Amino acid sequence: MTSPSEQEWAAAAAAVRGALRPDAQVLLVCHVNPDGDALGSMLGFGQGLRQLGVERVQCTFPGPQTVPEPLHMPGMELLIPEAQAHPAPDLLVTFDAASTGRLGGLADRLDTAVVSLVLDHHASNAGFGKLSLVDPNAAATAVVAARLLDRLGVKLDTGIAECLYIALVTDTGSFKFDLTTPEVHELAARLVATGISVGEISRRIFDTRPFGAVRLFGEVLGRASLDPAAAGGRGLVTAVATLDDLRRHNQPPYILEALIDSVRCTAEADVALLLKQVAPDEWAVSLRSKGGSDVSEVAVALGGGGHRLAAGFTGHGSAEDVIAAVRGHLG
Ligand SMILES: [Mn+2]
Repeated sequence: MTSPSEQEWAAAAAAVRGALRPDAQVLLVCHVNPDGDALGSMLGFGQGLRQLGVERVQCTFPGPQTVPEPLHMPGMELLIPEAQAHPAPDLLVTFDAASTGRLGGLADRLDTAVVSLVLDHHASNAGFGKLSLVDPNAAATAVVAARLLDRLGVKLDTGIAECLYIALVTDTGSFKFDLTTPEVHELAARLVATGISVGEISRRIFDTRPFGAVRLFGEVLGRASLDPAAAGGRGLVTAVATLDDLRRHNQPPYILEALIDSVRCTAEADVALLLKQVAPDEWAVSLRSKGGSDVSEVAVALGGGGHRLAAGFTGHGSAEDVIAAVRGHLG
């Protein structure tokens, strides 16, 4: 899949410019259970539209509007409950959602909005919305959002920059993943140049964890299993975190977001698999590959999506059922 063409960029910019009236109703939506890129690209873009004089900018996502504390960022005053989202906005922009399912009940705005624009970077995005900018070569949706803000003439201020930086640093694994291109570092340089506190942001997002979470991680990792024969002999490491684990250590579910990074460093396994229980027979499943397997194929086959090296899906049944399904698709 290729990057958007110049015509697609021009059409998207023209569509947004058409909504740059003070009375225009703009609705920005990111995916359910938003991560740093979903929230950061949406709230950064929302602040950019405010700078351009749009007074009615709503930002939301499906479900309760609770944002994990490490992801608190500027622009959160733009967040409104899903139920208050305008039923037929002049402009709808979606962020980091690879499919309409990730927008929950807000997906109906794709039909009711005068103009809809999809900003994303997932290769599995099959295309929805009247207009879309989906760049599978972009390290984060924030890269796409920043380029559009540049085209619109938005000046990066510290509020916008902190949001886009959080998006960039989370989706690139602190500038470690393969899509960390020179352009990513150039954008990061412009963001840092606004005066944001890189050290404080990194400590807050990556290096701060309650003691209960430290012990919880230790337990889950202590039960991890390694299967060198799986994934065509390239190896699979599997860890399972249950609701009971969270309850015993008094931790919220989002605390498990970072756990996959401790699982995927296993040298003997190309593929890392983490099951996070969300209900008795439901699991949020994360998959990572070091390059030998395309885990987005596995995730898509099981109803999810993502990238070649990082993907996920919702699994049903027992943990053993879900693990068996993944093994079956890994070959
Ligand atoms: Mn993303």
